[in-house]
Amino acid sequence: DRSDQDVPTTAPHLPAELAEAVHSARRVVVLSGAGISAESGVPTFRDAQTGLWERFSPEQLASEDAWWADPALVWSWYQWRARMVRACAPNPGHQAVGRWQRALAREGGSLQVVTQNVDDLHERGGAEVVSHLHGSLFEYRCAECGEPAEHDPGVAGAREDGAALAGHEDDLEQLMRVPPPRCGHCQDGLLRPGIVWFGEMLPSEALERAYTALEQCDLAVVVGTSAVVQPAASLPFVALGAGAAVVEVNPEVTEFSSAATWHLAGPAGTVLPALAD
Ligand code: BV8
Repeated sequence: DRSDQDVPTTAPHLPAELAEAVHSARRVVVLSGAGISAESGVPTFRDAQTGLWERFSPEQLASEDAWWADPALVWSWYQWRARMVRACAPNPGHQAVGRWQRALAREGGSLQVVTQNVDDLHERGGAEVVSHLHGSLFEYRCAECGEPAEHDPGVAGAREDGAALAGHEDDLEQLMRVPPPRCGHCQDGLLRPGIVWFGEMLPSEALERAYTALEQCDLAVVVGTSAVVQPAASLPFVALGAGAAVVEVNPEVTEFSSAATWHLAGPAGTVLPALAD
């Protein structure tokens, strides 16, 4: 029984063959991008060109060069983002993926989540994630010796040393330029976020798990990604090449739309419950 209270009343009409493919799918992969977290209030990268991130865009800050040029700014930007995510909640899209995963597991099938997102909203929405292709806002390691480190970024609106920490409504200007902590292991290096920056290799295990999942699935759901950043943007073609049907969930047309088996033009928070339940 996949029904639950938060299934929206205005479920989109699914084409009959898609409804059949979804119902008969036993090995599903959900490949998600920033758009699945948009309805939770987490700005997408496309938003980065406007508004909130116009001063500090991911292209500028999500790189090793930016880190070495100004560790305190990059560290603070990620702390701000981690706190913002902590202040957001998973939306019906995340929750639908969690329900679908549990329902398939009960029936001897599987649903594997491969995400480009560095937030933890899939997990907080009740789904296990097999691969965080680009790392996580909540993992840290020493930039010198590589030792993993525990660190609590706090939550948006929390106050430290009397200064107001920027929540996701606040202007980043107010953000404290808090220097990254020192590594407790080598005593020398600075802690960095466990994030894959532009120009950095993806963690090989995470990428390997993603390829395997997509090679073996019979249905892939590509949700909330502009399908631009490589190598993640190539993953849906692995599923197509393996003979799986691929449904894209995105209010807009993307680089991938023309190759998708189906394109459902709508928000994840509405469309995913219609697929999952
Ligand atoms: C690498 C963590 C080997 C950081 C991220 C030239 C050609 C091809 C490739 C390259 C090139 N030059 C450089 C490269 C490689 C580069 C790349 O692909 N660049 C792009 C810009 C061309 N890739 C890399 O560097 C990767 N590493 O290749 O290593 C190497 C080594 C050295 C030199 C060369 C190669 C590393 C990439 C990982 C970067 N890290 N994230 C952080 O978070 O700070 S990437 C980041 O942006 C995301 O993780 C995601 O992957 C990507 C794009 O974001 P999306 O998730 O797609 O979100 P976006 O905002 O773009 O779109 C949102 C979508 O949601 C939209 O379509 C919108 O319509 C939709 N939407 C909105 N609302 C909703 C919705 N959908 C559903 N419901 C809604 N409600």
